[in-house]
Amino acid sequence: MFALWYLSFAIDEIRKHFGWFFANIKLKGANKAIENKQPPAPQPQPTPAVAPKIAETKPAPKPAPPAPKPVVAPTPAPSSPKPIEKPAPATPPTTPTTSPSIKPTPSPTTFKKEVVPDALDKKLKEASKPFENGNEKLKTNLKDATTGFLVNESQKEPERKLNIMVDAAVLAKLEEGYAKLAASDSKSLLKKYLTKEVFDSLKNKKTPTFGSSLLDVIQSGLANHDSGVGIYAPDAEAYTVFADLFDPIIEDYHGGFKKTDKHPPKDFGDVSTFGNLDPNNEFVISTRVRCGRSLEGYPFNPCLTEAQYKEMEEKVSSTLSGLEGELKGKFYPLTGMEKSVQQQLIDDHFLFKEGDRFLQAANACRYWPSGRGIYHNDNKTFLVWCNEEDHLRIISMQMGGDLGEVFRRLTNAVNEIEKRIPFSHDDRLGFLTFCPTNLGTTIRASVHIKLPKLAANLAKLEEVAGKYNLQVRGTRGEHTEAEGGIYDISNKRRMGLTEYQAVKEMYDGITELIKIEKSM
Ligand code: ADP
Ligand code: DAR
Repeated sequence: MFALWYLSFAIDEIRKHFGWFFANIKLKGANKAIENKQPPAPQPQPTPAVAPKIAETKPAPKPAPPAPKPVVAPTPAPSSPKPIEKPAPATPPTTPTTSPSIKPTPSPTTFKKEVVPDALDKKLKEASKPFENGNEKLKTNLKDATTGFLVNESQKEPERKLNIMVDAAVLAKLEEGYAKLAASDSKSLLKKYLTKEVFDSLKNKKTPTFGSSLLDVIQSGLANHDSGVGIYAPDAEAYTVFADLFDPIIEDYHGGFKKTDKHPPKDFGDVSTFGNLDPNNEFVISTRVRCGRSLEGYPFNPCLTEAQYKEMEEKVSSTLSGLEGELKGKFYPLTGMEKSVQQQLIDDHFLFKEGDRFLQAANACRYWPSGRGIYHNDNKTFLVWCNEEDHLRIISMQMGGDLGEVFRRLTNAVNEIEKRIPFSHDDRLGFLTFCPTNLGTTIRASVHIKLPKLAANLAKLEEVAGKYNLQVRGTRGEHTEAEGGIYDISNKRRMGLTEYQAVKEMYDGITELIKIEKSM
């Protein structure tokens, strides 16, 4: 009788004085799992048999006007395994929602309320079982064991801090790369805005879900001083965690989109207002309009696992196979594609080129060509790139200057695909993409055009084009030269204006360039 009384007294005493240790064990256990990059397995969510109708992005809670709303992490797709190289999620979001957000790490108070009484009672009830037969020796063992345990726990450094520190090797690479960039004559926006103050304030940060560091963000620009921009977002949270670098670059590139600005809702406008830029086919070779889309629930290239690449390719291929009419076509994986077929598609400007050193340096080409491919209709006027720079590039293009027809086809395609696949969208930044230059509308409307008089002086052509917010590139896109006098000229701004306005800027600018060419 006395033994039982003593035991219940001991239990009460332990609970009163050391209950929080058991709470910490629970927390520490979770931390340990994270440390070992084996996050607690997310609860498997039933994969919808058919891709759900795109969830309307829930109206975000109204942030205080000056404070931009943080970009939220994509909730990892239910079946997608965690990325291998990156630290496991500190607090893996567990409930895929239409507007995923980072779950706050439960506080010890939370644990105390939910965990201590049950775990403590269970543990001690288990331990007290031998006493039912009144075995005095076991009572002593329990008391010694409990005391020993509690003393031991009190001497451990409670690992309440999750593994959010940037490791020494990354810091060394950052310092070295920063010093070289600072000493270079680079004209990149990275060099312009990564001041020592910004560098020091960001170098120890990591994104909470995928552990992306500043190195993951800037490594392409550190390796390629001839970058125009030099940074990419390894995952959606990078736009928030490293906002002190992204925001000024976004403002500069997109012609004044401030960190307190909010991108307007999607609006393709009245596409019939766009006619043919060059009805007599004197200057325009071909016209193209593309947009980028990121699949909700997946991070960007540097954080994707090979399994995720393959999973996304399967999702995209099966979804697009349901398209009808002018959009009906076939998906062609890059894996197994005849090199001659691939090269012909690239030469005809239908397929993305390989070996882009900027993307390679950004860790965007791992597992190539796994999960990469192209979908197109029979006459290649509607195409979709899968997992090149962005998860998707949705493209409409054709010979000649009929921008109205090209833009109508694109809007039809985007509307059809959005019914089948939910895309990552942020309340402030618009549609999310790997590169900050493509955020917002993600629209690039371009012509392949010959302007022999204007182009006789490339600097002059770029100056005039710049007045209309147009960007001049070579025939095969950025960082390439013109071939046969053919330039790729397109709208530069993609944020702070609607899809219609972005295309209109291109339409009006090209119209002016042709006028000037004719007047020379
Ligand atoms: P980026 O990510 O550089 O913006 P895009 O997704 O716009 O790349 O694709 C660029 C490719 O599209 C280039 O390789 C180029 O060959 C092709 N392209 C761009 N504009 C046109 C056009 N008007 N006609 C034909 N091909 C084009
Ligand atoms: N080549 C990189 C990216 C510039 C924007 N083009 C993209 N995202 N395709 C640079 O910094 O030059």
